[in-house]
Amino acid sequence: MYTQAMDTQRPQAVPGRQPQVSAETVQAEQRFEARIAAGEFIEAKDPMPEHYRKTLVRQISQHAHSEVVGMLPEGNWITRAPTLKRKAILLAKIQDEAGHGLYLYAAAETLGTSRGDMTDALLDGRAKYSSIFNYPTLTWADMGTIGWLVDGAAIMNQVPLCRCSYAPYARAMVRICREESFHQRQGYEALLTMMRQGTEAQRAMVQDAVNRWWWPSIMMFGPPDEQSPNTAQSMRWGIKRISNDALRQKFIDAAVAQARELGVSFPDPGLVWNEARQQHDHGPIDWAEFWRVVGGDGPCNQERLGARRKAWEEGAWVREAALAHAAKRNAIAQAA
Ligand code: BYC
Repeated sequence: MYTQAMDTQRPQAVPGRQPQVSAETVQAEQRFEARIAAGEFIEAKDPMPEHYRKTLVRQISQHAHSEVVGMLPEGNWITRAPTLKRKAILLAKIQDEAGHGLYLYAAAETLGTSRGDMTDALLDGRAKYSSIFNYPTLTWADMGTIGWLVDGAAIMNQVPLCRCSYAPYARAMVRICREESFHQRQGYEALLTMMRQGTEAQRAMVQDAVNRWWWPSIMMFGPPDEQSPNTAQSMRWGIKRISNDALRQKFIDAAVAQARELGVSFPDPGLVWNEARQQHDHGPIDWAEFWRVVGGDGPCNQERLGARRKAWEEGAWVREAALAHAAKRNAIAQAA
């Protein structure tokens, strides 16, 4: 089915009957594939296959929800930041994440899915968000470690998305990546301060945080390529430019050098340089844990969704007031 992206009315499939594919649809599909092969970017109103549109809505909404839920583990530390400077940085970072969520919801809306529908899907547990945000933030060192490893993994994954074939998503990602880069550096700098100027107890706190966040961080890139149902098609369409495993490997190789500089180790005895591959090998990843967390049974899934539901309910009056204000301004503008 070919659509203009904003057209959300689609004919229903008849069970037991093969959908008819018209010659016009086949030609439109060929034109689309040719545009992708030529490296062209697709704009919101361009014709696109229904599956391309759905894949983007799935990925972008998952990404938007991750930004919004991703504010919660760090929000936990705003009132306990050790200095005013660290508090101001943390606040700014969390505000950036709210902004990223907004750009991404707006990008998904260009594909004909309303923010309200996406929010409903998050709050009733149908939509996914990144597994990483279902882990607890136990000490101040977790703030630095999230910046270094979690934002570091996010940048590794998101820089290629700046060249995503869907232009509104790609444009949103350019700005997001600039801000993520600041997030990663502030995290690394916070850890460096603790490691170089801190006490023995603070250094131990950093190592403990790194031990807890390492494996969840490398799981963020998603399942191994051979178990990733979406990667092959998304790469053919230029939505994803680099596969889950290739990004994970790039991240691991970069992180090892940064860890050495910082003076921390990763909790993986299998993490060794492979001279032949010119890359690091790593030990087995616990994919059962990953799927458990993605499936809703991680350490903080209930808490995170509970916090989002509470915020949504308590924010109802703000949404109502904003709508009433907009209606009033509209009425005044029309009367003038
Ligand atoms: N957590 O076929 P696959 C951030 C799901 S950073 C939960 O490989 P795809 C931030 C996947 O959705 C985090 N679910 O999928 C940082 C799929 O399920 P559905 C957000 C995951 O889409 C710091 C199924 O597993 N970043 O926001 O080709 C502070 C099979 O996977 C995860 C993004 O979202 C996971 N880790 O590739 C604050 C980046 N991994 O949808 C905020 C954009 C996989 O079929 N997204 N799944 O039901 C992407 O690049 C891709 O969607 C992924 C997965 C690489 C994540």
